[in-house]
Amino acid sequence: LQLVQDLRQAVSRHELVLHYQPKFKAPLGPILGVEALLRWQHPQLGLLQPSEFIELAEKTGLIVPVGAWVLNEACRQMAQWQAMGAATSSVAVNLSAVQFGHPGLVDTVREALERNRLDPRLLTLEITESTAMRDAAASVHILQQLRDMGLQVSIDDFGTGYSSLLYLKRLPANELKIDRAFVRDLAQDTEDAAIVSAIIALGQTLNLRIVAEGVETHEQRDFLTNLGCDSLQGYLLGKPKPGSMLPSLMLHD
Ligand code: G
Ligand code: G
Ligand code: MN
Ligand code: NA
Repeated sequence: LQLVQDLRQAVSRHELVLHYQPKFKAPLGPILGVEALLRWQHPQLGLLQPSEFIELAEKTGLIVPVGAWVLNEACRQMAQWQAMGAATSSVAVNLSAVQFGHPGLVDTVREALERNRLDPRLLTLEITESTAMRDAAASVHILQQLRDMGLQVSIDDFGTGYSSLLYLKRLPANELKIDRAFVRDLAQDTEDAAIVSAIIALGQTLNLRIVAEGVETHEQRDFLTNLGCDSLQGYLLGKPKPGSMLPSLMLHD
């Protein structure tokens, strides 16, 4: 397949780019961190979104070198922002299931931090709830190693997998991200509102920061804030943007 051939060379040809989407303290800020989101500037096909190539990268194993590039680039960018004076934020990197299960993960993370001399506390790794629960005991072990290095851990797309609450309690995580499927109709759908309330209560009990994803309207923002949600992410507050567009946001609030 041509796309696989192309992806194999995308790293060395410098075709991968990261965009960054802020996470805000509810309701209006400041920015608590940014999430790095991968794009591929394909020479013929234009700017490709993760939905167009991540699955392929996973199937072919190319996600391992691609993911190593993402980790290094996010750390490089964060170290640069830090040098510019944006002292408090963290950069979050998404890990897919294949990366999370790869034995080289902890070393890859350590190398990215060391090469860029980045304080590990400024790096967050996002893994989905379904990845974390696939082999929950193994996940506890890997996440513990990452936490011991000083990193932060975020459980992404929460509510779409099915967590063992026993393991959720044992997972060394800092943050839960409420999947945007529950946020979309929150203000109209009483079941979604009840689920979001329950996730927030669970997060508070387990001492996890709660981030709502996919916040697109003022109504959703107000609703989430009233329910006690800590942090917000979504097009209403900030779309993913190239790193060069972030410093003004990071520095001025
Ligand atoms: O950027 P966008 O919202 O289109 O991202 C779509 C999906 O791709 C999200 O689920 C996100 O977690 C995933 N994704 C984005 N960037 C990366 C990345 O660098 N690595 C992995 N494994 N997944 C990513
Ligand atoms: O699964 P993950 O949370 O990593 O996915 C992030 C994806 O969600 C990115 O592709 C990003 O572009 C997208 N996204 C971010 N904010 C919003 C939003 O407010 N609405 C919608 N529909 N998608 C969003
Ligand atoms: Mn994510
Ligand atoms: Na998510």
